[in-house]
Amino acid sequence: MTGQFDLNEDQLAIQDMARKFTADRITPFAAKWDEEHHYPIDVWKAAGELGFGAIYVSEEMGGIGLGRLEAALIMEAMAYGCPATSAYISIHNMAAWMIDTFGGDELKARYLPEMVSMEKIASYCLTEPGSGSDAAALKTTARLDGDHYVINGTKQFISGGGVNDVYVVMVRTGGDGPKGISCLVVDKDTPGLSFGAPEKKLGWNASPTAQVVFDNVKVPVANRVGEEGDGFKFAMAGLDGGRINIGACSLGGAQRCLDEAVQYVKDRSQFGKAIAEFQNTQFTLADMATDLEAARALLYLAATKVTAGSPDKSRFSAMAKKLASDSGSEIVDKALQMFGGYGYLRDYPIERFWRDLRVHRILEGTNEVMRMIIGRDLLK
Ligand code: FAD
Ligand code: 2MC
Repeated sequence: MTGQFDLNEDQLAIQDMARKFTADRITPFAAKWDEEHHYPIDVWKAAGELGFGAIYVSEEMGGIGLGRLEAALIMEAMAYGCPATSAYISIHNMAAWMIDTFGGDELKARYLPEMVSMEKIASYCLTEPGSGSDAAALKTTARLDGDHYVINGTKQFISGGGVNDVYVVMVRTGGDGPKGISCLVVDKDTPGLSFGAPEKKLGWNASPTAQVVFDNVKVPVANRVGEEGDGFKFAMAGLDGGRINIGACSLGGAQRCLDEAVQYVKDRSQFGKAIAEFQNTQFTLADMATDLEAARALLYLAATKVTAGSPDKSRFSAMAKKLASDSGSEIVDKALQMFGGYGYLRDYPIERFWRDLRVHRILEGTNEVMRMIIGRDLLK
């Protein structure tokens, strides 16, 4: 990046810190975490010490108060080692930001100190068995009973479900549609809260996914984030940033596979020469690098728009997530092809990235939903 597109000194410093953290604490262990379905809680805590649990939580509440570009740089750097771990930390950041931005002082004081340090890790619970893309159709109810809500229903595919300490949950307190939705914070040990078995997944094995089941779960009204009926907007605002981060995780994973491929094609010979000498190899690398830089440029722009609160931030966030996750998957797939049969083996990291990046086209809104958001905004 040059001229007006340079990262400033602070941004370069945070990127450098995240890269060092990744090289020391993530990259050497990521294949083992994937293999053993291990959730590296010690690493999350270490990330918390660097402020990575509260990247865009206000400094007043103990966060490091940075913007969304800085968050993207951190997520991209960590995904170079393990996209699943990076994305897990992103989800925690999204939940912490929602409490910080929309919660009252008392709620913030109760939850944020331990979330900032990542002593307590949070999940974001929107999806249900019957409502994925059509998130506003959610059916989990929260009935007001004196100074408590009583929650009943099931959340599906919840990252950190059964492991995390805090659940930021979108529930129905009113009528049908988005305006009947509120946002509640629920502790893991609340009676009536239970979890499904960890889902068996194609990738993201370092990030647990499970159903979260509410059976007459009582939570104080004081655990509501903001006003009744505003929960859907909070959830969507959280995703404006979350989608940038998921895209950044795709960029980091794709960059890693591109770097691995560049090295591999120089080392591997066939027909008496390095496979790097075949024009097909060079053209493919060229396409991978071009697509990666294009996706990165859009993502960094979208991140600055979310920081600035631009009117078109949601559209740009959706465009960036779509492009970065589609391009990321394609780049990793091309890298895998360049590795030939070895790319298919767990001896090399490419197949893990291939599996991990695939889901970025589905979660935090499928790429079809991203196109819906973009198209609607263009036509409004
Ligand atoms: P559906 O909504 O049933 O979609 C099925 C297909 O139909 C998709 O291809 C979709 O794009 C398409 N489709 C649907 N509607 C339209 C339309 N109008 N136009 C065109 N195409 C359409 N959710 C959480 O709340 N919290 C989490 O922490 C979380 N973590 C996850 C972790 C993993 C590993 C996974 C796989 C999912 C996670 N999710 C989480 C859920 C995720 O957000 C949903 O899977 C996603 O939003 C899609 O919902 P669905 O799976 O119900 O698919
Ligand atoms: N910021 C603030 N408010 C927003 C918003 C945003 N980005 N997007 C929508 N809203 C508001 C919107 O303005 C409207 O309020 P009002 O009527 O007062 O203007 C309200 O929310 C309802 O919006 P829509 O009318 O657009 O709602 P609709 O039901 O038509 O669809 C859609 C919204 C499809 C975009 C949404 O349901 C969606 O994003 N679906 C995908 C679900 C998703 O992303 N799930 C991710 C789960 S988390 C995950 O996967 C993890 C891994 C953590």
